[in-house]
Amino acid sequence: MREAFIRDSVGGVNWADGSLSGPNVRESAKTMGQLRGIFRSQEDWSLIAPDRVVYRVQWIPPVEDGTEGGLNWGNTTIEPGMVGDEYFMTHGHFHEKSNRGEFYAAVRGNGYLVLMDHNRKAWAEAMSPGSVHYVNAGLAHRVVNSGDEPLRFVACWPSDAGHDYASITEHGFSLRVVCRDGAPVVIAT
Ligand code: S6P
Ligand code: ZN
Repeated sequence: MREAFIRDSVGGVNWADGSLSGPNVRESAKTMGQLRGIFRSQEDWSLIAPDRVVYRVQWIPPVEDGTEGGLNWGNTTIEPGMVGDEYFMTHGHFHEKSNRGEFYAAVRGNGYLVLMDHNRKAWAEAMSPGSVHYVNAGLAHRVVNSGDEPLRFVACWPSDAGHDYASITEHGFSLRVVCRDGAPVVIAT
């Protein structure tokens, strides 16, 4: 006879706030010091304490990193804040495998998902609670918190996507979200 059994789920999600729980949850934080060279004003960046947390990530990797066909589930919470006239944001990356896409869905807060292709053509999608975003394979992606409360989004991405941060550190995005007269505007850079 075949074996039949019930097993534990990989974890829990609190649908009210997107947070994850359970023994498989991993967590990381990115500080201002780790975001050197990402904001356009080095001078304004240097005025902020390097240990200030800009965003935190929680994720569940059900399979080993790099597993073809696997998926990760996670969330990112970006604190509100400014570096000069530029809002707090994620580092941003291309996936190492250029044929790996990703889903984002906003839970709380307001901001923008900035997308850029390999020809440096860039655009932004407004994020607000409930908005769902598809990051097409091959696009660099970054989230900007243009509101005055934490911005949290959930994400689902392939376990073997990999992260290319270096090209963003080196070349940046060709679009930035900055504050003009108290409101966010996108500018080409
Ligand atoms: C992973 C996914 C997110 C980001 C997170 C932090 O593919 O896009 O989990 O890792 O939002 O951003 P970044 O650019 O520092 O990885
Ligand atoms: Zn990604």
